[in-house]
Amino acid sequence: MAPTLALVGATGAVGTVMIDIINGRDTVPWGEIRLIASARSAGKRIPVRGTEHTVVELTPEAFDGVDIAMFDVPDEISAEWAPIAAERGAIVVDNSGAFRMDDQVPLVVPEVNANQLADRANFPKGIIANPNCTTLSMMAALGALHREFQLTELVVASYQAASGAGQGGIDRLYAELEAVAGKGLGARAGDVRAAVEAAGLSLADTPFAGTPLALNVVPSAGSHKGDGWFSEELKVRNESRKILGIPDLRVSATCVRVPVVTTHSLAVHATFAREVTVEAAHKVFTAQASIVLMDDPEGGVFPTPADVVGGDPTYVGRVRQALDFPNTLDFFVCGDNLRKGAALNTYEVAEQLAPRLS
Ligand code: 11C
Repeated sequence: MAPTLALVGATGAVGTVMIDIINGRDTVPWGEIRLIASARSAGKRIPVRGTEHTVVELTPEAFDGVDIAMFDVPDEISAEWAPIAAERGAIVVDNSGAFRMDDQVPLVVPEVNANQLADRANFPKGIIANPNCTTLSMMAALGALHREFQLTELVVASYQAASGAGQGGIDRLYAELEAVAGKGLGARAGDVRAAVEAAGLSLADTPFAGTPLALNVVPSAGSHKGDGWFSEELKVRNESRKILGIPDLRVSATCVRVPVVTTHSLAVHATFAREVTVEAAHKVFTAQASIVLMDDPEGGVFPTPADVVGGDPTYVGRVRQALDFPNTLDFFVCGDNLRKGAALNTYEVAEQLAPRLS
């Protein structure tokens, strides 16, 4: 019998993209598709592959008969409900941070470590985790290079989109842009902040660290974790190590929010054990189906969020050999943080599990 797929958090920003992805597939391996959300969203009608589906409330019974449950809900909801779904027999693919660093939970990017899905013994809790969208946006590219040249050090700066903070982040950026547009602001310290507040947008309420995002960049992503590090930066370090299977990988990240709606970008400085050239890296990137190489800087060809948003691949450009660091490449990647960074990777994991359940 074709497996039943549940989508928990079906009405959120990522859940909505998950439904788009399901609708966009030529074929799907699922029998029933069940949409689950909070009591507030239960009863909503959402079309999936041409059929109206009614969103059901998140309860233990909602998981009865479910084979795979994709979760996109806050950490604390996943922490509580993923084990309940697993207990009821579902395999959970969880997009929260609740289980990513659990030794008994694999952290999977299919291009890099799909082998983790081959054996049920690899996920004894019945839970598979999906990485943070910032880590994910560079992982297909880094995994491909690592296979060939053996990664030893990674220094990254991120340029993260507002939608990383969910629909609230998107709404906030649009509202701030409206508040500052056409006023000639940005040349005097504090004028953007003043205009945002004058428009009634309290900076105490913004998801961007009490700072305007319009006409600005904000070097704060996630929560502060001590010693000057933010949670996003530590996630990039810990998750990259786990996915690539390099527990002692030297990593340093600076995560920055930029006034982009969707698509995270990263400037990557990666050092390898083996000699690497731009030509060899181009070959590696070209050979990987999920990477699109856009690398003709002289001709103005490089990826930008505005040009690639909504796409499934990882877009790579500006590949160059570091001038002062041996065996080191610098490059720029863009990845849609709601698609490959979240919904798509989660769905790809579920898709890979499906044939093992039929
Ligand atoms: C952001 N990357 O851009 C975050 C959002 O651990 O799944 C995703 C947080 C996470 O704000």
